[in-house]
Amino acid sequence: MQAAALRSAVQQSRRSAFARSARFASTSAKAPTLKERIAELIPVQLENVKAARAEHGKKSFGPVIVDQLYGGMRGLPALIWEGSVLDADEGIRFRGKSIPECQELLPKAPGGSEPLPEALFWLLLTGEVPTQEQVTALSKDWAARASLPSFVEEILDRCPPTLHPMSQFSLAVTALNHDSAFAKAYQQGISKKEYWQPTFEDSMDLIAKLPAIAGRIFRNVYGGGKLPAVELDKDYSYNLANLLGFADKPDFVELMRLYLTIHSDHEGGNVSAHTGKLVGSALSDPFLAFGASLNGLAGPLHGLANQEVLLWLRKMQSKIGEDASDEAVREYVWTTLKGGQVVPGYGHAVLRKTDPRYMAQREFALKHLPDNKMFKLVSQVYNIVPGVLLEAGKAKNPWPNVDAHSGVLLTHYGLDQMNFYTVLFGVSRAFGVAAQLIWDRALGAPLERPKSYSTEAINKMFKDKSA
Ligand code: CMX
Repeated sequence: MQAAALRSAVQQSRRSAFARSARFASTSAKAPTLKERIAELIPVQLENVKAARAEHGKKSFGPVIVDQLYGGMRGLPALIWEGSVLDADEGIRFRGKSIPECQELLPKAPGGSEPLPEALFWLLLTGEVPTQEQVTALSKDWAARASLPSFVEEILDRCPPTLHPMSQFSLAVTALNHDSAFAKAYQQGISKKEYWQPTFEDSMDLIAKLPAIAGRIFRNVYGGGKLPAVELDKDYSYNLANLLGFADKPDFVELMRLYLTIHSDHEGGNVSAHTGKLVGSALSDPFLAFGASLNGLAGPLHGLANQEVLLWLRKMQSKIGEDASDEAVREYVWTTLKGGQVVPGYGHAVLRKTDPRYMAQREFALKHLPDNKMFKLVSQVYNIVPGVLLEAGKAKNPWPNVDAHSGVLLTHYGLDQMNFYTVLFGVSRAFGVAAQLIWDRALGAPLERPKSYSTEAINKMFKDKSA
């Protein structure tokens, strides 16, 4: 498309977006709600995508080599993911904003200093920093949607406490599909153009209900008494902390705000994000899609690593004692590697430097728990593991990832039930997956269906070519 024609198309679509949003907002001159703002942005983004495809659609990213098919598709450009982009050296940017920038720019709770995850969700969806008023409205909306259908509560209450919290989490999220607005609308023959609206409603319900699911699992498995009610005028992280039984510790609530913000999204190729997008591409509703994400997050090479890190640190302490020397720690790391195991919390499929999500948590620890013994061990490990991994010569990235630090922070406030840690990661990851599902429905993303090959087919293909 010619530049002038493109500009005029974008202006036209902005005008119609405005007209459409005016219908939603006609009752007041207030700032738009999240749904109103998305409705305004959809026609603009449709034009952006159209223009990008017209200009770049036939351009190549370079060759695909056979090793990428066998090697977990590392570096294979294959997905569109709007909310965030991961740079190997710099780490994640949410809609172009680094973690420190988000910490500075996003609205905070009164008296708080960490960003509100509500604001991050708004940013992921719209690319814009919301006002305090918009964030407060979102907190209220989520609190109002938080209650669980009683049959989901019963499913959770019937789970044996020995069933891993992530399996319980996935069961409950999948069961929420019972009330899916998208599934219902689809059965009633909704037009493609409107898919995004029930997807948005389901996504809001999904995110809103996760603290109640997490709180119920936590109390069923570890005790802690009756679940309190969700407080309608409190923010999401406060309510999550309260349901877990930790809201009397303001620093823990702040930790939840930071934790939920930084774990939310890590571009689209990681297992949980990609699984959600893949399953959503079959027009499975957000509950089914995110239930699948959680099953991927529950793997030890992905989100379960936060549980594994603390287990590993505890085992190390029991073997070499607290306040162990650097030499003893180094020896222990080597024993792990020689036993054919990975050092949990270290390495990454994309990152090649220390994960800024690790650094954000380290800053939090330096501010709130500088003398904590386990934090000192985590710091000592940070000084030793990269050297050992480099010497061992296999890992492409010897530096710590997000999971190397979260356990020590949670333990400091008394949340030392390690098997539960990945559930918190899951609550946060819903933000990124849901944001992309909404955009996928708005932009009419197709069913995912890449091509696979057998080894025989590859051998034959290249034999034929060299003949
Ligand atoms: N400890 C020991 N060996 C490691 C390692 C680690 N922390 N990280 C990588 N390696 C090994 C790999 O197992 C692989 O060995 P083989 O050739 O024998 O298979 C080799 O180094 C090359 O791997 P890589 O290309 O550097 O890493 P991958 O992209 O294949 O895997 C990851 C990335 C995260 C799975 C890997 O670094 C790992 O297992 N780390 C520990 C688990 C972990 O912390 N996972 C959480 C990641 C963040 C998240 O998703 O939550």
